[in-house]
Amino acid sequence: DSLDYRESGLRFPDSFVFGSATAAYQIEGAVDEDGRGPSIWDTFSHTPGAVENGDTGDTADDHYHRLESDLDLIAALGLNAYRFSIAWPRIQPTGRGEANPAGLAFYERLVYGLLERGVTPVATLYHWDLPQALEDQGGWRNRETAYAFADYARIMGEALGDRVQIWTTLNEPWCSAFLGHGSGEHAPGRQDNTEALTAAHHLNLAHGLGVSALRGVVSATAQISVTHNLHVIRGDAEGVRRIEAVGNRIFTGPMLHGEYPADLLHDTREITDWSFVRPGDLELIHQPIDVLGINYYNTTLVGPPTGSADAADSAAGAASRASAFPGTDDIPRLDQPGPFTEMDWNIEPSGLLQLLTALHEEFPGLPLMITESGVAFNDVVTVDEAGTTRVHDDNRVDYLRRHFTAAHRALQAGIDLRAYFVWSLMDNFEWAYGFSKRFGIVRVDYDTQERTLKDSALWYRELISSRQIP
Ligand code: GBH
Repeated sequence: DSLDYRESGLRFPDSFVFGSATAAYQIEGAVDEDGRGPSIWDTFSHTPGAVENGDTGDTADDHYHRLESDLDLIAALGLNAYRFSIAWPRIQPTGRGEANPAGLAFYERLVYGLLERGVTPVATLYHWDLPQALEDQGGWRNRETAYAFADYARIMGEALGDRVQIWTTLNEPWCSAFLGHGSGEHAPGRQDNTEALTAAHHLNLAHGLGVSALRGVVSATAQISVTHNLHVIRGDAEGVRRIEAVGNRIFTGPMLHGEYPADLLHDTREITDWSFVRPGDLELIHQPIDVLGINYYNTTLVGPPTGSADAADSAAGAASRASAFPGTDDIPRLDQPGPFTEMDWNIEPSGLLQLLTALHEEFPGLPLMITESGVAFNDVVTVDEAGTTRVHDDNRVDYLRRHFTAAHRALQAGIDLRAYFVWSLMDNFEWAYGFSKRFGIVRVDYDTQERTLKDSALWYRELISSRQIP
């Protein structure tokens, strides 16, 4: 159980990379500046009812204006690497055409600032902020978006390919496809299972074309990756198989094996005939990558499929009800033992080890990185007589200790795990939850934009400098 994962004193090898991560729309703000075009998240967050409390990323952490001091913060923590994302609409305001010099300049300053401080930059090209102009032409439902992405990837590779040694094409395409087009809880907020599967294929295509575009322009030693939120599903074997098909293998199949799983095609036959997969697409998607990124938060428990939709859904048919896991309405999700986070996600470090072990077995020889792991909790802020603010987040320290223990066990088991990026460097715009959920190891006061290292940040700084779990 989860308590078994609370060990101190475990030592990580010198080559292990301790990092932290953010994403552009969640921290930057400055959405109208220096030629940035609107993205689907600007549109979505300004849609009444879409985001909790009506929050938007208009200002967020104001990182765009606080780049230098945030770089100093990164250096003060001693991070070996920093994973950030590039806002496509800063580079190509309409998603096509010439690069916007002011947009490029911002990420050049970021990358040079990291390198000057001895921190390795890890760049993600797409963390969900699609240029709105491309959405207006069909977004990820339109295969042209994949070609536009490849052009953008080439622009970024040409601009930063000599400085950035680790590239990620997409962050969590599952979220873009299925939260964006299935459940509708993310931008662009659509709810249609057929569209969601179409989007998934075009995201796969974008990844493959993006890898090829980068290969042509970045330095020969650069590593190219993709990041997935692979679901760790437990319980009934048939339920697990079906959820893994539409949750995980729909991406890892084409990207890493060069084919869509036969069971997925069969399971979804009432939703789509998959005619959007054109001859040659699988070769384009199946590009060698150098390292695989995974984001890990929690596990899911399922029961045996009932084989039929709820009575309430039968008029529409099980297959047609839009969902984040299209066509799986008849698979019951079961309650899991706690503890739970502020997101109501269960805390289960063994799931991380299970996932790393399974990937090591399925893709031998493919290095792995944990590109996100972290937790939302309500932190306790105290101010002492001297006026010093402290943020006590023992529960986050405990969460991190358990998950770093799981990562260490993966290393002990001979798994080629290269890095661990804590989500997140600082509190930020948590998508549909707005600012109501805080994932940072650094607290952000949204009135003053003041940053305060939480106890977890102090703990992490000690882990990084000693390479031993405190
Ligand atoms: C990541 O996505 C994002 O990359 C990042 O931007 C975000 O801020 C961070 O995580 C925190 O949310 O079915 O209730 O068990 C997370 C993707 C998908 C992870 C849904 C948890 C299961 C929730 N999430 N998933 S549940």
